[in-house]
Amino acid sequence: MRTKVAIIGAGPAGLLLGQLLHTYGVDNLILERHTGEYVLDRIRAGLLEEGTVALLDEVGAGSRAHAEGLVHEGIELAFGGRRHRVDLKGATGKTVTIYGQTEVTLDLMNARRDAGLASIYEAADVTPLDFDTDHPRVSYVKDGATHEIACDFIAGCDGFHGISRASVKPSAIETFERIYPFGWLGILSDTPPVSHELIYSNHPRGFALCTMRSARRSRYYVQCPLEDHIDQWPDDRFWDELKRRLDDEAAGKLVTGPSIEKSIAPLRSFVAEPMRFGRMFLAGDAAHIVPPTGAKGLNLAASDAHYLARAFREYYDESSSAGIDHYSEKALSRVWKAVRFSWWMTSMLHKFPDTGTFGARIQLAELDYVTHSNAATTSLAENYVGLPY
Ligand code: FAS
Ligand code: PHB
Repeated sequence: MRTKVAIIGAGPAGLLLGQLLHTYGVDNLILERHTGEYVLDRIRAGLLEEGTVALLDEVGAGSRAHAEGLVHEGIELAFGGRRHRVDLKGATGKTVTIYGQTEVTLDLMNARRDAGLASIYEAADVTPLDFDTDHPRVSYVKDGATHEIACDFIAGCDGFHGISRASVKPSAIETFERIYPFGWLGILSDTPPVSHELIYSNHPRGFALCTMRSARRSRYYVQCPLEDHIDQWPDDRFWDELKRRLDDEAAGKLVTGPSIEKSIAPLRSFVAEPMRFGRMFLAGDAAHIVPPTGAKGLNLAASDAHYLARAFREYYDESSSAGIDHYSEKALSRVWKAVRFSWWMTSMLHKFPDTGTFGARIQLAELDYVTHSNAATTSLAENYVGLPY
């Protein structure tokens, strides 16, 4: 079998890249180790930048996001017992859309199916080969038989634990990492959101976030110790802790109910450099991870796909390698600014083991500054809505 671009991974990065390449007339094939149902079952991101929605529109997969997504013009920061609104639209002219990653993945999967494009699910032992030559290949096992795909390029869109980055020799890659000393305990419930916009709360007991998936489905997070297990958090304990970390008005309005999903996610900042190795390119979580505090993970996967798809289009349409030669530098420039923002939001809003009383006052001073200075508010807002591509 042969294709121009072999994509490893059918998460948002791989699926969006595949649809962009199809739109540009570049033949591609996706190899995914799990089933489509398994991929859809993962509850992850919930907030899209305008650039991400525009890319869904570009591949004809944006109609549901427009119909069902919730357009938000602001967020609230809660600290010192009060909530302070950050007017995203007033500061930047831009908005964000609340629309679950599960829905984005489903829309892209449907668009790929409708276009009759090749996706191989339950592909085992996917292995990128000879990507440092002009004849890269990808092998995989399906139904007990080993198969091989000849291609011009490999796109490693296989997430943080994928095979692509792991296949690069250690001397060719440099990684940068910060592990955070806490996790996020997230709950999904079919209850109305406590507020019509997101609430990020800095509290002496720890961070909390109130978000949503629709007017009837809420998503909440509380910072928890890394060593905690989900069994230690029955629903009642979660709701009680969340209320303690909210201002009185929100705590009084909170509608609780049974969890339909509950999980603990570790937090890390991670970047691999470069994002290109010969004829293999990394995109999305395969190359970088951010703490979800800035809602950047999914949106960085989208901008990587945007840069890489255009680079491949330039290669095939204009016989120019300028785009692919510049991809890593261009993608990393936006990645590092998002990594900085996500680290900054996490540092300002969470309780660290060494925060102490001085650190707590510095956090409150920073929150007071960003909610009362036009310059500081604009800086937070332009990063939150998404820096230009
Ligand atoms: P993904 O990990 O989504 O997709 C990679 C795909 O590759 C998967 O389908 C995987 O099965 C497949 N794969 C892996 N190894 C393979 C192999 N060897 N062969 C074939 N296929 C392989 N981001 C936010 O913005 N906000 C959030 O609130 C948020 N919450 C998160 C919660 C959790 C628990 C996690 C893990 C992440 C969260 N993220 C969040 C980040 C998340 O949304 C990612 O940024 C996003 O999934 C990135 O998409 P991809 O790069 O496509 O990687
Ligand atoms: C979510 O809706 O899951 C979400 C939103 C914003 C974040 C993190 C998670 O910063």
